[in-house]
Amino acid sequence: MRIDARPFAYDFDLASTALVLIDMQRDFIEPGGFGETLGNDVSLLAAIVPATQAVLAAWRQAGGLVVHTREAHRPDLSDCPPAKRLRGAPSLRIGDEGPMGRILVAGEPGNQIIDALAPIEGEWVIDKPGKGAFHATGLHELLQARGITHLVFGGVTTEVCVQTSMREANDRGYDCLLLEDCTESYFPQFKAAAVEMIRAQGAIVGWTATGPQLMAALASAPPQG
Ligand code: C5J
Repeated sequence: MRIDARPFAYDFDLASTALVLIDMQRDFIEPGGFGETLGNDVSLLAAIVPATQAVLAAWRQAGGLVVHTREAHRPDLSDCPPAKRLRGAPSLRIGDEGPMGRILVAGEPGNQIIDALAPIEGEWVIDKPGKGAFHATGLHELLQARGITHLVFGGVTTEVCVQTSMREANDRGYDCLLLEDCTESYFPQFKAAAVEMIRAQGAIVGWTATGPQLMAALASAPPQG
């Protein structure tokens, strides 16, 4: 399959490509969660949910592998270095009791993926203690075992966990595509800069395209099997 992506065409094969949705978690996206408590406008992030839902539905229909990530620490915070915890907003740090349970702690209500994009049976859910999806998760080994060479990314936030994960993936040899309408930041200028950085210098980190472009490619593919 081919997408007329930027800066040039992105070729992929469904069997060796995974859709990776980064941290579409209640605490980042829903009103009343961690993100909003820190003063961010979460409606910016919520606005990408319909586009992401459409892509997810099309990807599922096509039979592709779906990987969801969550930024999640163990309840004892043994996987949260002080350098990460202490640099958060002093009023509400990782592990503190927040409006939707303990902040960025696995199992807490706010740590779950939003209902609209909830994982279904057979999809992978990767809890990651870092910003990147590859740090301390074993994701690379799992993808290798499955023969995955290409990754299509969406999720939040563009310049933090999405871009970090794409850079980690790029260094590990994956061809990465970012869906611009399925990713967002609390800071629109940071999203714009991240998207430009990713596709600069001949796709130095990867390619960019839109959800409808991906769905058109899926729709034009011959039936699997
Ligand atoms: C993510 C963050 N998911 N901004 N986390 O980007 O801290």
